[in-house]
Order: sequence, then C-alpha cells, then structure tokens
Amino acid sequence: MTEPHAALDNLLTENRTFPPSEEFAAQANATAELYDRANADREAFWAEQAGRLSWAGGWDQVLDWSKAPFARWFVGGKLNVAYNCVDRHVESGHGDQVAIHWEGEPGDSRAITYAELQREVSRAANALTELGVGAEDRVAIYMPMVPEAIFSMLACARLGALHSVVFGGFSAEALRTRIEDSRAKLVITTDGQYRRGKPAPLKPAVDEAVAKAGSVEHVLVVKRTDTEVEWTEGRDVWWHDVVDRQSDRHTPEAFDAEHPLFILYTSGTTGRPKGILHTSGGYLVQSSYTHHAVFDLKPDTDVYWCTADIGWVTGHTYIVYGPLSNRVTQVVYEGTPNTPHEGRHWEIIQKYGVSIYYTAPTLIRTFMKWGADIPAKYDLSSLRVLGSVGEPINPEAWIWYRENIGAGTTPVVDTWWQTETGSIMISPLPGATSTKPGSAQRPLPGISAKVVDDQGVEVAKGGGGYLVLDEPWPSMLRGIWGDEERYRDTYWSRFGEQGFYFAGDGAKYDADGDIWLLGRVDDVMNVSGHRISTTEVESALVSHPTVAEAAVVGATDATTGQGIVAFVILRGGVAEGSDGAEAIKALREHVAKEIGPIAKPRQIMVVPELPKTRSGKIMRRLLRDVAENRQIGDVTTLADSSVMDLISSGLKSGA
Ligand code: 6R9
Repeated sequence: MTEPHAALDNLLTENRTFPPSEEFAAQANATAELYDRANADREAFWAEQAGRLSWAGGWDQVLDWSKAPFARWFVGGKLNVAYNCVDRHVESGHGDQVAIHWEGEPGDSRAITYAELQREVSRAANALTELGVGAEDRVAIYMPMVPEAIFSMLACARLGALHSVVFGGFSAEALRTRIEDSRAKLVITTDGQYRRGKPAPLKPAVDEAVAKAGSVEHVLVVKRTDTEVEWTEGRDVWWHDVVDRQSDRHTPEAFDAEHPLFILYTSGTTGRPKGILHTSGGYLVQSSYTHHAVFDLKPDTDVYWCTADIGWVTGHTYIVYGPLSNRVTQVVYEGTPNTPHEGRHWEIIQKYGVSIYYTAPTLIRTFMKWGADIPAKYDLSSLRVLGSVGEPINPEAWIWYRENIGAGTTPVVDTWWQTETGSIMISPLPGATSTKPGSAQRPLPGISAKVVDDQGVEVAKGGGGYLVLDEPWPSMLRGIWGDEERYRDTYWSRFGEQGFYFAGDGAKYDADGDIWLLGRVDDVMNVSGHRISTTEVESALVSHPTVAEAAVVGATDATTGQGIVAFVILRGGVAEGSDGAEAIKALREHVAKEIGPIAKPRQIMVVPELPKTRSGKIMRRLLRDVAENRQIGDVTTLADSSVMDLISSGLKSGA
C-alpha cells in the first residue's frame, strides 16, 4: 500500500479546534480522567460500567476471550434487558416521567410515561407468549416509527426472543430473505405507513414475503393508516384485538449475559445480507455507557432526539437500548424532514425543547441545501449537544451544523461505529475534547482502535491506512447468524495474524494522533499510485460555494490506474448548460488548490440528484457504473430507484 501523497492532506490542514466551554466541562458526565482510568485497567473499567445496569446475578469474569473471535462478556451474569430499560425506572419512582414524546407525521402526538411504557411492553409480551413466541425464537419487525415498534422490540427482549427489525422501506423480497435466513415465527407490521404526507400500504409486502417464507405462524398487525388490507384467517391478528386485552403486568425473566438479543441485517460486499448477532449484557453496558458519556445525558432535564429509524443500528442503540436504559426523555418522530415543510425538525425541537440532537451528515447537507434561513426562524436555544453518525462529516457541514443549529456554541460529536460494533467506538467526549471539524478523533475510554498499514503495523502520526480494533469490546457482534465462517472471513482474516478486527474503513492519524475516517476502503481510489480518499475530494468540492452535494468515485483509467470522477449537485441559482462548463472548470481548479493537482477530477458531472440507500449512504457502485460507461447494476436498495434514470438521461442530453 502506498502512503498518501503529502499534498492530499487537505483534511489535515483543517486546523480549527473548538475546546469545550468551561460551563460545559464543569457539568459534563465524562471527563478526561476517564481515559486514564480505562487505560490503567480496561476490564476493571468495564466492570465499573456494568454497574450502570441492574443485574439479577453477578458475573464471575468480565471477559472470556479464550475462544476468540467469539467473545463472552460478563460471564455468568444474568439480567433482563427490558427490565433495565423500563421497569427499574418505574421502581425508582420515575413512572410519571415521559419516556417518549411521539410525534406522528400527520401531526398527531402521544406522550408515553415510563409507567405506561411498562404496561404497554407487558401487554405486548403477554400477547407474544399467547402467539407462541418464547426465548430464542425470532420475530421480524417491519414497521414505521410508531410507538408499537418500540413496544415490540422491548417485548421480545423481555421474553428472550430475538427481534430482527427490517426497515419499513425495504421491499417484500428483502423482507423475505431476512425472514427466511432467521426463520422468524412471527412478523409484526402495520396496515400502512405515512410517507411524505400520504398513507402507503405496508402489509401487502408482508403478505408477499410470508407466502414464500415457510416459517411464519402469525402476522401481528397494528392499525396505523386505516388502509384496507387482505386478511389470512388464523394467521393474521390485529394488535388491538390481541394485545389490548392482555394483562398489563408481566414478570420479566433474567437471561444469561450472552443470551442473544437481536439480529440486524446489513449489506456486505456480496449480495447476501449478513445477519449481525448481538447479545444482552455487554451490548447494553456499552450502549448505556456511550449514550451517557458521548451525549452527556442528564435524565432529569434533557430532551433527547435521535432522528434515525429503528430499521438501522442507530435506531436500536440510540433510540431504544442506550437512551431507555439511561431513563431518557426522548422525541420519536415518524416522518420525513420536509413534511409538511422544510422546517419540521426545527419546529419539533422548539415544541419539545430538545437539548440533544443526533443525526446524519447527509441530512445536515440537505438542510444546508434548503438554506440557513429555515432553522433561523425557530427557537433552537434548548440545544446543547449535537451529534453526527453514518459517514464521514465534511468540515463544511460540521461547521454549518454548529453555527446554524448549535448557535456557534454547542459541542458537535462525530461518532464512528458500525452495526457490527453495536455502539459508539470513536468519538469526542463533549466536555473533555477540543473538537475538530471532520474528525471522530479518539477511541472512547475502554476502547482501542489503531490505524495500520497493509502489514498490520501501526502507522506514524500523519500517516494513513486501515482502521482496526485491536481489543475486544463489550457490544461487539457475536457472529453472523448461522455463518461462523463468514464471520471469521469478513472481519478477522485480513489481519488474522495480529488478531485485529478489520472494520473496512480507511483512516488517518493527524499530527496530534487524532483519527480521521476516510470512508470505506473500497472507496479509496488509487490514482497514479497515490491513495486518494473519495471523502477528501468530496470535502474539497463541497467547500466550494457553488456545490450543494458531491460524490466521487474512482473509475478505471488506462494511464493512471484510476481516474477521479465527481458527481455534483450545484446550489440553486447556479445555471447549468454553458455556465455549467464554467462552474466545472472552476471546481477542478478549486480541488487542485485544496488538495493538489493530483486530486483534480478527470471528469465532473453536474447531476440533479445522487443515488442513496434508504439510510442515506451514497451508492458509489452505481456512480462507478456511470463513470465507466457500464450497464447500471442492481438498484433495488436505492431509496428512490428513479434517480439513476434522472442521472443517466441528464448526462445523455449533454449536461
Ligand atoms: C452506525 C452506522 C457503518 C459504516 C462505517 C463507516 C461509516 C459511520 C461514521 C462513519 C465516518 C463516522 N460511518 N459513522 N464514517 N465517520 N462518524 O452507520 O452503522 O450502517 O453499519 O455503517 O458507516 O464506513 O464502517 P452502519
């Protein structure tokens, strides 16, 4: 592997830092001293964090790594995850505290206290028992962001059944493969879901999937949109018939710390999705600890909002398990950010006095595109911590976020982690870290991560390579459902000799030793022997005032190995056509100036939209198909499959 070209260090010339204010630091949950404590004795540190939870039986060993890469944490410990997220808060006298301020897309809302949450989850657990669900059974949850989705997840946890949440935007086919792989017994769904102000049917996809997947005994249906549905007698049951008549009391059983909690499917390099398996004790310990430390949650005063969908890991860990285990009061919003208008998020923040807001760079850049005058119309003064997750955040977006949403004062925490890691691994601590726009900075106390070269040797400060996790962590995946070999191959073979977990991300150290994530390694381009990250070029492009969004791919090039091809969305008001040619010339020069001539895109295409997955990740694979003049590949995981037509037709007409 070649070292990054010295001239490519544009991200590293980003040298603004934002130390925490004295007031923030004085009240922070996590201080710098935490790093020292964790470094002195990692296992003792995690044992201490486990004290955040209520255990039915103590463990006799913090970590058993003797069967690596299969970890066991808090060996011998027993707990009930749902009890930790619900009942214990009622028992400690907080039954009247609002757990969830739920906001429906059409404007309906519901406040759910911890006492009510306990009753709802108990009823759901009793209903699931009646439907034949027991410990270790799998339950597929295919729902929009309605409260029953959270009740269902917690009911599964309470019974020791594994949930497998499938994002409500996925197709019947995607649902079927996931049901089949996990052999789910029950599917929980809704009749329909609201999407951009209109009800859209959801149950037909379940009918289609279940007709082909043999394992499903029942489909439990929540009425959300009052959409007419087809009904299979004996199989389909309404939530309001079966759940509502149950007793609202249910005694939770304690399960082993390593009892499986959930499966969550994530796409891999092959077409077949991987069922990432998480277990109970270690997962909940790290989810709870990271939520407390990274977001500085104060359960008595904060109002927290994570904008993810429960169909993704961020929704699992930072809507359900982390926050609820910490007795959060949180907002859960059902809909899209521009329904009915582009200020919806800011309106919700103002309405509930949201103090902690956690979202994704792609949404931040969309907000930038819509304009800073929109958030400026709302009172956002309640905000005190802002978070980012999902992809590298370019410095421009980071600064825009802090300035326009955070009043130029709130800490911004850029949190790196994966479905596989279960919870946050690399992130600033808002009261202890001088933050740097664009950098996730340091592994959290208790976590170890390194940037290594091809041989697995740690690179020096200023150097780039692969991100690895060189010590096991409590919320690590325990495998891929039903495929031990694939687990070893995917994550543990690349640096097998060293025993490192290979995250699949490229990263760099800056001169201070802080970590900058550079995107997936398959997104790292090699141009004339120089490694250039797509992120670096994107970041340079987006820093130009005419660019709203940019995606960069490496296209095969006979001379240079790969050539840089950029797709850009220009900001409103910048004309296309002949002016477009001017704009493109200016952008090539700009990238050359920001990074160096080597990073100048071979080609820049002005497009109206970028192809994104439903979780907002840009599908560079499809852009590479365009850049290399190939037939465009599989578009089924796109949020909007017409985007590729738009892009191709725009290009043919000479844009
Ligand atoms: C939580 C989540 C994981 C991949 C990961 C990386 C990218 C996530 C990031 C980030 C840079 C961050 N990623 N957070 N890259 N900075 N703060 O997104 O999980 O959907 O499994 O994606 O997302 O490439 O490897 P998941």
